Amino acid sequence: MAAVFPEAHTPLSVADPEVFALIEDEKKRQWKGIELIASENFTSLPVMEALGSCLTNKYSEGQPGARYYGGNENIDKIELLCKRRALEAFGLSADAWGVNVQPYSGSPANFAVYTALLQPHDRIMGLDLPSGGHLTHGYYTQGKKISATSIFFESLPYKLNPQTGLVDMDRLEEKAVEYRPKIIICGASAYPRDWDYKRFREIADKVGALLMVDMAHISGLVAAGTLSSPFDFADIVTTTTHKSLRGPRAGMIFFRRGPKPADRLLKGEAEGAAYDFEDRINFAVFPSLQGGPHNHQIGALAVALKYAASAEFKQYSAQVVENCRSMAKALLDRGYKLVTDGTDNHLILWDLRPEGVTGSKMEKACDLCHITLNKNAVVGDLSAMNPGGVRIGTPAMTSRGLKEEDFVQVAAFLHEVLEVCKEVQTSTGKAIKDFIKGLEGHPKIADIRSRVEAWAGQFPMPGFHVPAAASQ
Ligand code: DSN
Repeated sequence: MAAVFPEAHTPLSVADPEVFALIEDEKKRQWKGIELIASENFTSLPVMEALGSCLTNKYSEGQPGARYYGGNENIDKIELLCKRRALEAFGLSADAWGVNVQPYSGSPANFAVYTALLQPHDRIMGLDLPSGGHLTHGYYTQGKKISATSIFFESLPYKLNPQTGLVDMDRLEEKAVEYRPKIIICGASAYPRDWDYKRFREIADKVGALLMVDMAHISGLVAAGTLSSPFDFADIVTTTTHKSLRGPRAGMIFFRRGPKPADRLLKGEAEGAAYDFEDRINFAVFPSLQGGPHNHQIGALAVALKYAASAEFKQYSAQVVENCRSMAKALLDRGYKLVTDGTDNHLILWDLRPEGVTGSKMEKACDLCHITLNKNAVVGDLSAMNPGGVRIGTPAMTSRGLKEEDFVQVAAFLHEVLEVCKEVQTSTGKAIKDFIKGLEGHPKIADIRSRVEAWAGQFPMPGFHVPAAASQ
């Protein structure tokens, strides 16, 4: 059959060699480097196939069976399958929980929950960003409202205990009693320990708040049962789907449905009263905030959720945590300081202040050595702009098959990079511009980079074939 327009069946390499070459470069960067950004992962070939499929062509505003446009018979089946698999992956009954799989990602999912359940300027409490919380949990600075959550709602953050680096639950309770938030948000982007969901529930009940858990970072570990589940205690659970869950970039909102248990009834509610989250949340996602669902994401998410329910995924998730513990131990054995002295999950926060090197400098030096991680505030940091540590995660490299001993090697590379940082800083002084100049072209950086690339290049790469040109 002839194509109706010239590029209709032309491969990308021919139709747009410029974009093709950049994608090939990115494949090489992912394959040859050590990827330690705690929120990233390498998804699978079938997920990528669904993402790159004809599902991207279809508009389907509304819910399965009640769409605004025709032609959605297949899309309906895909979305229903995705929702069923989402509940199965987290061991939830459709009588007690529902799920919306249309959010484009985690931030829109969170904002949809607030839009659904709050009035403008209602109060919320989430973990402060410098304590490891996420922007969408209400971040603002002294001079500026940063997140839309803090622009449209009033937010009072809770924080870490400066001594332990753990969430200060007693202080959270005190603040909540005074502030009376409508929603308490539990969850973080940079917190190395599991959560006391029961205590969060007790505090929420004490002040009449809803409990929302944003499990974006840890949803894969929750699905696998490697970490405790928020579903026993939360009213609402949100997540992205591309972090430890290893799916496509997307978001989900889980909400309680059906009759409320006796201890969840609000004042004046009769026995048997039902949760009313479902319609409000669905309406907030569409039409309030979003347009047509991204059906290629939903199809790809269905594929990822099937895998997330498997025994193999349980093993993968357990390995993510074992690897993280192994890396933590290797760094502690070298005398380094980690926030909370270790980890329960997929990430560690390395406090570099005792080493006299900032997180930004370590991030830059690692980048030059083809190790990707990010600067991060650590408990007690005075400046969020120039944080004193780095966040290091294991989900992505565990997807490439690394085991505990490999993460001892990762820790050894990190140690080497830090040593170079200290050496360069001694000769250039602390100014970042001079420091970067001193790093670039430094023979030890070039040496570490070539060893990192040779080492990382040995591990298999999920999702795509390594380009022939890149393997040279
Ligand atoms: N950007 C993600 C992270 O790195 O934690 C959160 O959205």
